[in-house]
Amino acid sequence: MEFRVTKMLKVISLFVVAALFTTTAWAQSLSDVVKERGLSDKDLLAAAKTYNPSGKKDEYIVFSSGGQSGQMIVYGVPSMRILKYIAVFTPEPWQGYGYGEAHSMKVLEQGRIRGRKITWGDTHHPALSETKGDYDGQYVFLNDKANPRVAVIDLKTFETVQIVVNPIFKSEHGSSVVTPDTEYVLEAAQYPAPFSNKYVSLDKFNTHYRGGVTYWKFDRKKGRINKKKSFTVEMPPYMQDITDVGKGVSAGWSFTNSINTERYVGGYGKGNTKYKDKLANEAGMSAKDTDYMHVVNWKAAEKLYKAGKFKKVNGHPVISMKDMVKANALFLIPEPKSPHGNDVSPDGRYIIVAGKLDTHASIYDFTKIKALIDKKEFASKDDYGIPILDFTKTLHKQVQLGLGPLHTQFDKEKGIVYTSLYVDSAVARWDYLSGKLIEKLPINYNIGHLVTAEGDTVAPDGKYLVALNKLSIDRFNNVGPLHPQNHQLIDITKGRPMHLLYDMPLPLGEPHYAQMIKADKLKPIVRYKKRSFKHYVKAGKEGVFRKGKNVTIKSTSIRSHFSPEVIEVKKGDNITWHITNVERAQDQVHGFSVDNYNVHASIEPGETVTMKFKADKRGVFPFYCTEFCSALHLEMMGYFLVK
Ligand code: RUQ
Ligand code: CUA
Repeated sequence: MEFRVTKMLKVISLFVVAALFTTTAWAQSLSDVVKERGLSDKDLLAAAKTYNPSGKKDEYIVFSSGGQSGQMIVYGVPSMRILKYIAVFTPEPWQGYGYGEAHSMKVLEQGRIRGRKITWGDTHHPALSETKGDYDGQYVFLNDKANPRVAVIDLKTFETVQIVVNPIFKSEHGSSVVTPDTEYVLEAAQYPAPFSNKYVSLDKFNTHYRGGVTYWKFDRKKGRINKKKSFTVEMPPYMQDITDVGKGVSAGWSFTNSINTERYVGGYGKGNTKYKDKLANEAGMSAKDTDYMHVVNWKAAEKLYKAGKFKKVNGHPVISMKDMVKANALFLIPEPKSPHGNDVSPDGRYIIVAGKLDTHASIYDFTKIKALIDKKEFASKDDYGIPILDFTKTLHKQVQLGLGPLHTQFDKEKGIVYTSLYVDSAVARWDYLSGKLIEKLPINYNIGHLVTAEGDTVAPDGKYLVALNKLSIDRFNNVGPLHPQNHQLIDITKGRPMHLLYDMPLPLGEPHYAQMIKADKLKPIVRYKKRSFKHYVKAGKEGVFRKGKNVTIKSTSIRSHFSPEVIEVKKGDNITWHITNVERAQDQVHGFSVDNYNVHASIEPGETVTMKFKADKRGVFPFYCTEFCSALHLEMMGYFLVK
């Protein structure tokens, strides 16, 4: 009986709601909106495919490089909502990254190069950690092209926990990529330079300038790169470029493109301080028809390293080209003019290379490469004695795709891939096994990288593709000459033509590459374990402790006060301020600022932060919480008085 009544009530209320919607003046029908906004059926479909009602979460998470911002951008797919900017190479005040003396400051300090503090990075390629060739959701790595560095971000906290500086490169680009079990994080040099920090004339380019690939050893237990177990393979002074790692049949190998194998070093244009009279032309870097892919047996390189077959430069082990060649571990294969993308298929058998100045993608077959290597069948040698394999004998196929093919990502469906066409401003969907071009979708505009769901792992998901476009031109409201970037979401579901769903402006530097991971693989924490911090302050144990000129302040924060609230010190005192956020509630973050002292922190639930500064200015300085944490947030303050 009771059941029937509730059921009836439900039906009645539904009728009432329906009546309200059809009769009240403010009710709007879908067709009204469609008419008003001039939407097509295709638009409606795109909206329905990307709209997340309030509270609904995304299926995939994208980790995108933040380009020149030195940060990383995290957003959801299909909604394209930005979730976080992770501070990596650049100070970021909201996260308290690089202010005061918090642990984050120590991380940024690790990024010093020859003593110089560097506060930006040209980030290019994020790499999610892998287990058996599949994303495991534990770590993500990010490189800095301008100041050759690699950062480790812990995905438990989405915070940067380490920055390593390449001890011998002066720039890099082919990074970050990981081996299938994240034993190593690779970093390939870009612009050749001497490994030492000395001045060497460009006249000695061929003999004293070098390129290479660094294999950074990752210690998963510690969650850090172990610099002491890392090494570099020396390479000729070509400009090494995009790098990918073998898996499956090609496990144990890595592949690095190069450009400018002409070793052209400039002289073009007026005003050179060197080579003034040299006749040069801008085709210097692309005079030859081919460049080289470097094929490295990194397992063999690791053996050489472990056997002590290296010399140290700037304290870092370098395995010479000569030793690599002797160990049958380093080879070159010609690649069409100015190659760029270099992408290994999920089974590891094929390597797809696309050249900016060639309309084709070249598909190399690793089994053919391996057979030639095993037979020691080489076409020739380069000037540095590295064996060169015959181009056509290593080739599976070449497929004409369009103008300016760059990077390739894989689909769940066997053989299906997507390649970005920079000059055409399009995405090509094609089959690398049969060599058939299936479809081209125009995008806006000039695409660089693209990313498909888990598209560079052993098990890609298909479904979604994001085109990382370099220009946005007229896509968004004009905000001045520096336009946002345009990330375009594309539905690549099997059996349907590709469907452009969404334009997302990204106004934080120029992202290069991104990776897309299934959201449920990520397991971040929501609060810290209080006791995991060395300087954790227990509630009730707060206080100010003086030892001569050194003053240690132990504080706690909880809605809505800091303890202690009034702190008086003397001018010239060295302040060390530990604050523990004793909150347990999710998202109850307190910010912390000492006004005018350039001190700022984000104290997340359970976290302890440490600020260090000198009380070098006399006066009265309010300190307060900078996060709107409760109704009494404005009252969450205190006085720091300097006598
Ligand atoms: S690359 S320019 Cu990844 Cu196409 Cu850096
Ligand atoms: Cu704590 Cu505002």
